[in-house]
Amino acid sequence: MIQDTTQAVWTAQELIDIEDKYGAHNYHPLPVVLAKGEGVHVWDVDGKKYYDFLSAYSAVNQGHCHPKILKALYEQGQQLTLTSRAFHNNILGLYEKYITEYFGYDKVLPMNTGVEGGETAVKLCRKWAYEVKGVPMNQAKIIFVTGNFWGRTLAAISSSTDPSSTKGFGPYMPGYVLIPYNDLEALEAALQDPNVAGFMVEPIQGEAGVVVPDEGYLKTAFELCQKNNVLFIADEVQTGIARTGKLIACEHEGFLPDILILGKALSGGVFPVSAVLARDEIMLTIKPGEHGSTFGGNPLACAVAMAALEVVKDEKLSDNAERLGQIFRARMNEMIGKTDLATLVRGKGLLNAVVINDTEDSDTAWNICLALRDNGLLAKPTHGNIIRFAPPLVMTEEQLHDCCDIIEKTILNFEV
Ligand code: IF1
Repeated sequence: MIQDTTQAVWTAQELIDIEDKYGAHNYHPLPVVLAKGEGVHVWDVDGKKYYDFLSAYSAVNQGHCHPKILKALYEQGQQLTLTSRAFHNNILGLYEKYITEYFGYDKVLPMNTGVEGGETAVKLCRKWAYEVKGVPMNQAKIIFVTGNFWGRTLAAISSSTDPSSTKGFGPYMPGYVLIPYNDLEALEAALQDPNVAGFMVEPIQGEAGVVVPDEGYLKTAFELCQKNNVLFIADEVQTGIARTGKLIACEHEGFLPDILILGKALSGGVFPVSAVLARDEIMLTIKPGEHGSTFGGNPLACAVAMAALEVVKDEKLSDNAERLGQIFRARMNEMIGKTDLATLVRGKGLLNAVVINDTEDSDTAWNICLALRDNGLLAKPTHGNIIRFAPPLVMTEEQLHDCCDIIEKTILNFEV
C-alpha cells in the first residue's frame, strides 16, 4: 500500500521498524520520520514542523521542493525522461551550453551522483596524464589529503583515511598518494614526482567536520600544481552551488580549478545530478565509448539542473549564504562565550560546524541533536563531537535568528 502523504497511515515507529526489517543497516539515522519538505522546513509523519539544518548534506541549497525546480521536473517529465546517450535529444546540448557558460569551462561530462563525478575526474586526470603530460602508461599518481571524503565506491574509499570507510573493503585502488590537508610543504614535496597527474581536494572538508584550510592554501596549492604540470581537481560536491557564500568555494581565492566536480544541489535535491567541468585539452582525452552512464545527462536531469542553477542566480543565494553565515557564526560565538559545552564554530557561508567539548567517541553531540530535534531543529553530528549546521540557502535573517535561538536554548540548557 502506498502511504497517503496527506495523513499518517503508519506510525513513526512502525515505519522505522519496517525499514529495520527490510532495509540494509548501512545508516544510523536520527529517530525522526519525515513526510514533507518545503523551503527551510520539513514535517514528520505526526505533522511536527522542523527547521532543516542539514539540507540533505547540502543538496537542498534551494530549499525543499522548490516550485521552479519541480515545475521543470514535471514539465520535462511529461515530455521525455531518458533516451540514453545512444541517441541525441533536444535538451542535453542546451544544458551543456548553459552549465559550461555558467561556470566558465569549455566542456561538461554529465553524471548522476557525486562519487561518479569523482570517479570521472580521476579517469579524466589519468587519461590526460598519459595522452598530454606523457606519464608512462598505468604509472599516473593522484594526490589526496587525509580526512577527505568523496563517496563510497572502491576508488573513493581507496583514498580515505577513515577506517569506517575503508575497513573490510580492500584491496584498494593503486596510484594514490596521501598528504596532510592544509600542508603546502607536503604538497610541494609530493609534486616533485613526475608521474603525479592530479591533486584532488575539497576546498572545505565536509565530512571531516567542516575543516577550513588557512587563507591562501587553495590558491597556493593551485599555483604549485600549475608549476608542476599537475591538474588541480576541486571536489565541490558539498561546497559548490553557493553553499560557502560564493558560486564555488574556489572563488573565495580567485581561481578556477582545472577540473570542477559538482553534485548534490546541482539539482536542488530533486534528482541525482552531477557534473565534471574542464577545458578541452583535458575533456577531449576521453573518446566516444570510453566513459558514461545510462542516466548521465538525461533530459530530466538537464531540465532540473538548469532550473536549480537559475534559482541560485535569481534568488542571489551566494550573497544570502555569505551574509547569513556571518550572522550565524557571530551568534554561535556569543553562545560559546556562555557555555563550556561548545568550544568553537567554524565554516564559510552557510556551511558551518560547532565543536562540542567532549571526546570524539562520546554521544554528547548525538544527544544534543536529539534535544535540537525536540526543539524543532534537525541537525546531525559528523565525526563524534562535531555538529554540522547547514540550512537551505533560501533562509531569511528572521528564520536564522529563530534557529540560533533554538540552538542556544538547547545547548545552554543541555545537561551532559
Ligand atoms: C552518505 C558524508 C557529507 C561529498 C563530497 C563527494 C560526495 C560527497 C565532498 C559523494 C557525499 C554525502 C554522502 C552521504 C552523506 C554525505 C556526507 F557524511 F557522507 F560525508 F556530505 F559529508 N564529495 N557526501 O560530501 O556524493 O555520491 O553521495 O552523491 O554517504 O551518507 P554522492
